[in-house]
Amino acid sequence: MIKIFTMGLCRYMLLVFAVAALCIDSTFLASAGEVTYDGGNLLIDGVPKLILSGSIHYPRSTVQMWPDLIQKAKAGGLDTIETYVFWDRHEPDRRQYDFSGNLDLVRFLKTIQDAGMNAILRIGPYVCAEWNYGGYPVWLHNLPGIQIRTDNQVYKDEMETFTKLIVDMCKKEKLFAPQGGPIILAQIENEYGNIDKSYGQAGKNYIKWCAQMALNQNAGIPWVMCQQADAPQTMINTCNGFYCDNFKPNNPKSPKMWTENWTGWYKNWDGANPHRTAEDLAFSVARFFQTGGVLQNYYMYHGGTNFGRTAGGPYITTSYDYDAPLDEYGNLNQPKWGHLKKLHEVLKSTENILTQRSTTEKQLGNGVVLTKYSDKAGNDSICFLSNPNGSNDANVDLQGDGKFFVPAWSVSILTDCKTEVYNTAKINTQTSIMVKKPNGAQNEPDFSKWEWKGEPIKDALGGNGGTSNSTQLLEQKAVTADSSDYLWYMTSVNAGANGDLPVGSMTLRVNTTGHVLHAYVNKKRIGSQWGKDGNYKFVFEQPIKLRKGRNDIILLSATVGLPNYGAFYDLVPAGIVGGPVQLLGTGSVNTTKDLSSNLWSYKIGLNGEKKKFFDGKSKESITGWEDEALPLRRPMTWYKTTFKAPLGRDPVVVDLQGMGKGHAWVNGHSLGRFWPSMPVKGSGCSATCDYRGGYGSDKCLTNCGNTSQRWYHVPRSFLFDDDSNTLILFEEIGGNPIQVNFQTVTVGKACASVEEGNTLELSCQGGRRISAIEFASYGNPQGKCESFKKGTCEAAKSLSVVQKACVGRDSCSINVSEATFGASNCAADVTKKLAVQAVC
Ligand SMILES: *[C@@H]1O[C@H](CO)[C@@H](O)[C@H](O)[C@H]1NC(C)=O
Ligand SMILES: *[C@@H]1O[C@H](CO)[C@@H](O)[C@H](O)[C@H]1NC(C)=O
Ligand SMILES: *[C@@H]1O[C@H](CO)[C@@H](O)[C@H](O)[C@H]1NC(C)=O
Ligand SMILES: *[C@@H]1O[C@H](CO)[C@@H](O)[C@H](O)[C@H]1NC(C)=O
Ligand SMILES: *[C@@H]1O[C@H](CO)[C@@H](O)[C@H](O)[C@H]1NC(C)=O
Ligand SMILES: *[C@@H]1O[C@H](CO)[C@@H](O)[C@H](O)[C@H]1NC(C)=O
Ligand SMILES: *[C@@H]1O[C@H](CO)[C@@H](O)[C@H](O)[C@H]1NC(C)=O
Ligand SMILES: CC(=O)N[C@H]1CO[C@H](CO)[C@@H](O)[C@@H]1O
Repeated sequence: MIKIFTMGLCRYMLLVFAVAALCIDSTFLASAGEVTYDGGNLLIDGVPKLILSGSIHYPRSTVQMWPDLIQKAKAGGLDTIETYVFWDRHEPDRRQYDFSGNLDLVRFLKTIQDAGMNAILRIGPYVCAEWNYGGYPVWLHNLPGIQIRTDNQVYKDEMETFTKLIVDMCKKEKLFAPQGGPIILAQIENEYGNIDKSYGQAGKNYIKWCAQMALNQNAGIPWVMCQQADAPQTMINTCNGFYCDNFKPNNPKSPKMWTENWTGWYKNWDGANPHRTAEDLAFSVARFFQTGGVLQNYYMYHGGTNFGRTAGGPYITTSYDYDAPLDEYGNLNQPKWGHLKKLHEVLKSTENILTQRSTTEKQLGNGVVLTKYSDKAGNDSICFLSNPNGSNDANVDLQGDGKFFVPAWSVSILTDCKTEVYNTAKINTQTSIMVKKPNGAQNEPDFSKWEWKGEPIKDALGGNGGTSNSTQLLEQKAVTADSSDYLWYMTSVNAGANGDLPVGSMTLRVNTTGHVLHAYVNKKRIGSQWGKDGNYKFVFEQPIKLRKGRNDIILLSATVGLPNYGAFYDLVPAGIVGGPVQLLGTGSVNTTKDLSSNLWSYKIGLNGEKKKFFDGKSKESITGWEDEALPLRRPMTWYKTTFKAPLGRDPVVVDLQGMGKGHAWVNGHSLGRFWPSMPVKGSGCSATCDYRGGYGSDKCLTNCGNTSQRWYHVPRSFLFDDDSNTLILFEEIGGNPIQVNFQTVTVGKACASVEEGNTLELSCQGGRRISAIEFASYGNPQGKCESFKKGTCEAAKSLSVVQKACVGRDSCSINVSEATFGASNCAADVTKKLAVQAVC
């Protein structure tokens, strides 16, 4: 997969009690008002605003999670939630719409509104977002005469129909800001500027048409186009990226807006865990506002989970954690969440100065820049002092003493250009070490109760059950319309007297565009293969034996998420399209037989999928399971067990270590694809991560050589309180379910290291209490969380003061000062700090 692409965002807020949402007094509703822009400012009801936004995609969590996620975004200092709209989910079949469950876009937007926040609606309808097929329904691809994302009438008609549907739905529900609703901006298309050259003049015509079509919807708010330097006017062009400080919109009136600030990165099935540090993310945001930014959006603020078959690809994992400020399960990702919260507080408190846009800039040497924003009266100011040098700290002459210290790759924010209120490289927020705890007081799943049944493949292995025939090797989604990951390609050859092939050994060679291939000859599985290093095309070769007479050659092709990015990505083929599929002679037999234009019969999907083995309701999902002789490492096998839900309210995951590749369901809800047997590439990781210097998705990787994704989110709302929960696994390549177990994700340890003059705050989050203090030293302690060491000096009362303040409480707050800790044996010139490690 490619390194540059877009993601989507969405936000939604709900009241804690769904009932309350039904009877909201209108006085609680945020009513944003008229949204305009001028002189580089974004104005709401005439008042210039700084917008701090974060992406939360509604289908990547559950309705029950929305209120908490949005509340945590608000508590983290955001005022806006951004989301994409996912066409493929809303219109799975042409003109058959679905806005139920976690596709209830209106409810999501109203939840945002109920939290008093704004919304940005990125309709797209192309979304990228590492989402299956970039959010396009695959039936679109199969419409006669269509060309996607260009000046093509069939496509434009469909795009307009869907855009109008969404805008009209929001209008009817009064969700646009001028109607008193939360939506302040909408987006049409998405990062088309990255690839429009490939579409030539038709692309230029298309983007003009997009702009006009969007305006024709009369939504009453400004529209944006991201990564579109030539966006037609009245469209505001915006920036996506890891940094956007150097970005300038294409019209001086337009506000400088950053629609996607990538908080981390997505993960491939063989990919390491990407991390972007809190320091670097804060640096990018502070620089953006230093250089006149008006709106910035975290992509993602909560990444969440690719449930079902929604992951893009090929080969994108089910987890879409993104190293976002809220983790996949909705926990605070600390210190990122808290470090940004402090930055947001500072930025918001100076909103009315920053939006007056009265600035002076001073170069202080070695790239260090001081930018001063003043209010018109000239008696209040806020200053940004940035040192973008990736390795050298700076001492600058701010107060005539040349001693003001700005660490490398950091921005200090100073009130009146004197007092530092924030530095992006100085983290005063707790670090949380998350742990996965076994299913506590509850019984583990009773593994003696695992049941199983084989996927019924006898028909396909005999070449039967096809629904169409062709003398060509067809493209997979043209046949399946992506109704399943699986497509059987079935043919037969004759060998011996009446055939043109010899009896005995040959080699089967299959040239496929992926993403996974299983081959069977005469009902015997002869091998499986998939792409390496993200390259989905591969050539499969295995020895086979032909017998006299008819030989069945049966190929099962499986997709693992359709591509979502790049020019003409929609045309990237999947499956054994064109092949060739060949039989090659071995040894003295010199024959190559090309089977590509044989008569091929096509069967879409698995029988177990059709019969809904996974839903817990159909007859086939309830009956026919065997409880004897549980097979291990058997491909094409369904497993089932029951379990008690873990107690408490902490998020739940299922540990699928031991399983191969497949799909998991809890109580009929899809958890997504699993593939824990896929190892992460062995190199490129580092134990330490330097936040300094430009970030890229290859920097700061962990988990090399490990299982790529071992844990799978089971949202609490999927579970029953009692012991009647059912886990069903479809195993495609062979696995062992014996180690499968449920765990909860919670804060194990909370650490912080805070300089004198600040306040140290610790919390176990989720209501649990601090049980012990493993380390506390007020002096010059060294190291970081899990490796703190005492320095050369400290206050004798360090530990007892912290124990008294924190143990037995769910959170505590300590002023880091001599007043709190008493005298220490530190020399006068030591800048003291307090380091604490607490157990939750
Ligand atoms: C400037 O500051 C002074 C002193 O704080 C205050 O009295 C005055 O009202 C301020 N002027 C404006 C225009 O805000
Ligand atoms: C960082 O500062 C050092 C020392 O002033 C200088 O040599 C180096 O070129 C700077 N690096 C960058 C990227 O500006
Ligand atoms: C495909 O061809 C086979 C062999 O000629 C035939 O038996 C079968 O009915 C055909 N299936 C379809 C769906 O046309
Ligand atoms: C596989 O097919 C591609 C075209 O799809 C072709 O370029 C390549 O040479 C083929 N490889 C083999 C080994 O047939
Ligand atoms: C196999 O057949 C090909 C083409 O028919 C020929 O070029 C090649 O020399 C033969 N190889 C052997 C080992 O006979
Ligand atoms: C592999 O995963 C285990 C379990 O999460 C973890 O303890 C270990 O540190 C990981 N190894 C690497 C190299 O990241
Ligand atoms: C911490 O210091 C602040 C300001 O000096 C004071 O208001 C607060 O009461 C102190 N808190 C504690 C726990 O001592
Ligand atoms: C628009 C933008 O800033 N894109 C940047 C995104 O991040 C990558 C990696 O740092 C840069 O190469 C892009 O320029």
